[in-house]
Amino acid sequence: MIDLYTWSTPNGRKASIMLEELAVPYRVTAVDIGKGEQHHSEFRQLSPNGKIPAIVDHEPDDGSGQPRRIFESGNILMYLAEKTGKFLPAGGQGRTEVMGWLFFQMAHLGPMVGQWHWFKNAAPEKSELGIKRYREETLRLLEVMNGRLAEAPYLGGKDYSIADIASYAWARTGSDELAKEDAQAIANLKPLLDWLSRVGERPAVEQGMEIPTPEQKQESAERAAVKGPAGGGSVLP
Ligand SMILES: N[C@@H](CCC(=O)N[C@@H](CS)C(=O)NCC(=O)O)C(=O)O
Repeated sequence: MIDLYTWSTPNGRKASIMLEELAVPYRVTAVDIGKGEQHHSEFRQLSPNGKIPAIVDHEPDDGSGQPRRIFESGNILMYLAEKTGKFLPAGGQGRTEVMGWLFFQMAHLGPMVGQWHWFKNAAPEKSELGIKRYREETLRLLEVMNGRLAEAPYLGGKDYSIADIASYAWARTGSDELAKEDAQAIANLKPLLDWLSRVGERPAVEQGMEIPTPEQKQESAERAAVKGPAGGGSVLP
């Protein structure tokens, strides 16, 4: 059994899409980042930087019988891919290509779209420079993806992989937001739009994008606080 600690954001959805794709049993705890639950000491035991998503694997492969914490969404995707042998080639150019696009998402697409959102919607002071910088970076990164997707159906090449799972929710958010301001700029990115449809139509992606559900949020709120890993045991090495 896997415990997923998450919220309704693009980073959280990487983990829920992956778990849905793998069709493994998992339990959801909604961590309400609007209420500051990510700062609770119990949650920081799982995710030292106080960010969702995090998972606890109650059956890791090391035979220890001890639950294991896994934090950082890219690490979660790699851990689950390696454990199951799915969505990440074992070696060769296929693997390095997937890893390149996974790191591109983690280092560029997520942070830049995230900063654009923050400067536009959350910053206490309005900064035109901040908004412009991150809007331009968002478009530039989507154009980089568009170039790749003009030569291959998926970011890693011919097969769907954790690079696509990592990138989908961020590319969706970035392109939807940009389309509101410059519909033509996004309409020009045909390979990217085709990829968004191809990936977005996968049942596991549709399902993963709905996690946490309103019911899961409600149940988690009733449990009042994020507790340690269900079943007890240390998650620390
Ligand atoms: N690099 C981290 C980023 C995670 C992240 O930024 N999560 C956001 C939600 S999308 C969060 O927990 N924010 C709460 C906060 O910043 O206090 C990952 O990919 O897991």
